[in-house]
Formats: sequence, C-alpha cells, structure tokens
Amino acid sequence: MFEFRRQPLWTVYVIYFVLSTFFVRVPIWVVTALIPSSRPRRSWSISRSFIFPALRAALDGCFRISFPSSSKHDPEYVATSEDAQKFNFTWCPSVPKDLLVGEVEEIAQRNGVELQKTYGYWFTRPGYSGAANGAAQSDEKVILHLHGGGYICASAHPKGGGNTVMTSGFFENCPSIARIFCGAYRLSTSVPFPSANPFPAALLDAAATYYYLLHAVGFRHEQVIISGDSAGGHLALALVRYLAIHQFPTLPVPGSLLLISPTVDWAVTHTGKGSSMVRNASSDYCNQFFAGHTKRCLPGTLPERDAATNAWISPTSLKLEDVEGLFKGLPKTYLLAGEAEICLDSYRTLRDRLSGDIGGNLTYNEVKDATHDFLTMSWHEPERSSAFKDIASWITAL
Ligand SMILES: *[C@@H]1O[C@H](CO)[C@@H](O)[C@H](O)[C@H]1NC(C)=O
Ligand SMILES: *[C@@H]1O[C@H](CO)[C@@H](O)[C@H](O)[C@H]1NC(C)=O
Ligand SMILES: CC(=O)N[C@H]1CO[C@H](CO)[C@@H](O)[C@@H]1O
Repeated sequence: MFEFRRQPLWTVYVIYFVLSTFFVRVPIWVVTALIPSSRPRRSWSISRSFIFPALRAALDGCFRISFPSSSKHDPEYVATSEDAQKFNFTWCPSVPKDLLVGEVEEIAQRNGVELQKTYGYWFTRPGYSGAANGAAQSDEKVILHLHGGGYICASAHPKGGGNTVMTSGFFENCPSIARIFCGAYRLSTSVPFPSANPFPAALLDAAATYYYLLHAVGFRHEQVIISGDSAGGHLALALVRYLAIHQFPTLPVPGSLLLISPTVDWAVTHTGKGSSMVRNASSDYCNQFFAGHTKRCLPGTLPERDAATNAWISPTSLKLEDVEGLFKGLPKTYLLAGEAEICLDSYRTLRDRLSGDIGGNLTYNEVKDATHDFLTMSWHEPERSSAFKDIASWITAL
C-alpha cells in the first residue's frame, strides 16, 4: 500500500495511470456499461455503471501514491484568509478536561492523544437570512455532520469531499433543516507513514464540535442530530455511545443519531464466501479501505488484535465477547445501508445489536442496489433523493 508515494515513482505511476486510463480503462468501462449483464449491477444505469469504476480506479490509485491534500483546506490557512467568511469557518475549543474519563481516557493516555481545539464549517439553506453561526432558535433542529474518508482522507471543508452534495441533499429534502455544522476531526496515519492521531483523537475532536453547538451557539441537546457518513458514521456512533455511557451533565446525549453507511467493522470479521464482503465486491468501491490501513491507524499502541476485540474500534465485530447493552441509552437512531455494499453484513449486525438495546427507537433503511455512502453522490439517483425523503420524515417525527 502507498508503494509509489515517493518521487520519482509517484510521477511514473501517475503517467502510467493517466495513459492506461484513457487508452485501456475507459474503453473497457464503456463496453461493460453498455452491456447490462457485465455492469457492476445489472439493474444499474449506463451512466452509473461508467462513473462507478472510474471512482473505484481513482481511489485505488490514491492507495498507491497517497491521498491528495490541499494547503487551502488547512484550518490555519482558512482562518486567516477570506475563505473564513466565505465558507463560514469557525474554531471550536477543546472540551474541558473533566469530560475525558474512563476507558477512553486510559486509551488516550496510552496513545499520547491530547485534547486540542478543532474547527468546523457552517452550511446554510439557500436563502437563509441569519448569520450562519447565529444563536440557536428555540424550535430549530440542527445537524452536526461528520464526514467520511476512512479516518485517513477528506475534510469538513465545503470542497473537501462529499460535504456539499450531502448538505444540499438535506436542504433540498428536509424542510425543517436550515443549517448544518460540519465538524472537523484529526485524521490518522500509520505505516508506511509515521503513526499519528490514533483513537481517541477524532472522538475528542467530534466531542468538541458538539460542545461548541451547545455552549457557544446555544442549542439544547434535544435539538441536535449527530450525523456521520462512512468513517464519520463510525465516529458519530462512538461519540454518542461515549456520551450515553458517561451521562455528562454538560454534554448530554443528543436528540438523535443518523448513521449513513457507518464503517463499523474495521477488523473485517464479517467475511467468507457467502458474506457481503465477497458477494457485493463488484458493486462497492471501497474495498481498499478494508485492506488494513485504517485498522492499523486507529488502535495506535494498543495490541493489533484490539481492532477486533475493542468496541471503540469495531463495534460490530463478531469477536466482541459481550455485546449486550453496548448501545444502551442511545437516542432515536436512523441507520442507512446500501444493499450493494460490502459492509452490508456489518450493518445488519449493527441493526440487530441496536434494536436489542434501543428497540423501537431504531429506524433501519436498507436501500436496494445502492452502493457505499450514496448520499454523497449526485449521480446515485433515484435512490439518493428517495433516502433523503425518508430521512426527512424521520426528522419531522422526532
Ligand atoms: C455562510 O453563511 C451565510 C449566511 O450568514 C450564507 O449566506 C452563505 O451561503 C454561507 N456559506 C456557505 C458556504 O454555506
Ligand atoms: C426510546 O426513546 C424514548 C424517548 O424518546 C425513551 O423514553 C425510551 O426509553 C426509549 N426506549 C428504549 C428502549 O431505549
Ligand atoms: C448481488 C449480491 O450478491 N448481493 C448480495 C450483497 O450482500 C448481501 C448480504 O450478504 C446478500 O444478501 C446479497 O445477495
């Protein structure tokens, strides 16, 4: 993995990638998209069957050379440039020290993870007239959204991944949502890069963004929907579980939790011939994310096997010994799964564990023929809008 990250291999690989894509891959994608029986899914449209392998190839390429990162998305740059106002950037101070307790505190000490300030961006509904970071209205519902990217790429920046497509989906389909706060958290690295920001770095940052909404903007906890897609869904689940275990008076469990294709089995314990990992491999593009990198990033100095035996890392791991009560005290939760995803089996395990603990407060939606994190793909229609509409009625009924 990342074997071509250094020059001159980087350049050689990029040239090879561009040429082979134009002259070999694109023609193959065109032909396979045109013939229904050779599409990633027979039921998929021609255009989706063409865009999908391109997305997969781009990601696989990144796993060879490393993920691009833009200095214009660096918070220190944004904070001191005109982008701060343009994108409604804000810093969020770290949570007070007394909110770091229990097992998470022990792991933080062991991994040398400190509390630190983080940041985020406000997204507003078109036509929104107030200040993006203005005081909470008494009847307003707000979404705190945590982005995906396997804990190793993307950001909360409007141009840093799927955030703009995701938030516009909420604005177009959920009339009661006027603004969304995309909270940033530390990304992680591990071999072949130097190890940085293992668990619970992202959890502490996500907690800081929620603390900001309650204490700086003035939302009551019931008004907040904590949401996350992919790795951000894993993070949202971990944060709310942490709050449910400790019942902090200054940082109560939020009103509700929205999990969008949450990556909840980094150890890949749902595996084998009949599993979605194998059976849905051709209709999912993030196979590389489960090839071991994030699984090494998150545990830090914990033993490697902890990826499978620690519920903070893999809450749906089939190797967890005691799962009863794992999600006790969680609020109303909506879990969105794509039926064409490799992670589908782990979502079904999450569904079963959640419903064991919160019963009817769980809403599960498994969308036929949908691939991983499809709410971030404007080309994944009609499934995307239809799922957003279903989420909208769940929000209305909260
Ligand atoms: C930032 O907030 C203002 C309202 O204060 C809004 O008009 C503008 O569209 C927002 N920018 C983004 C990127 O959402
Ligand atoms: C479901 O949520 C309601 C409040 O919204 C709560 O009173 C009830 O205890 C919850 N049920 C479970 C099983 O968690
Ligand atoms: C087309 C296909 O094989 N889909 C599979 C995706 O994974 C689920 C869960 O394992 C299977 O039930 C589907 O048949």
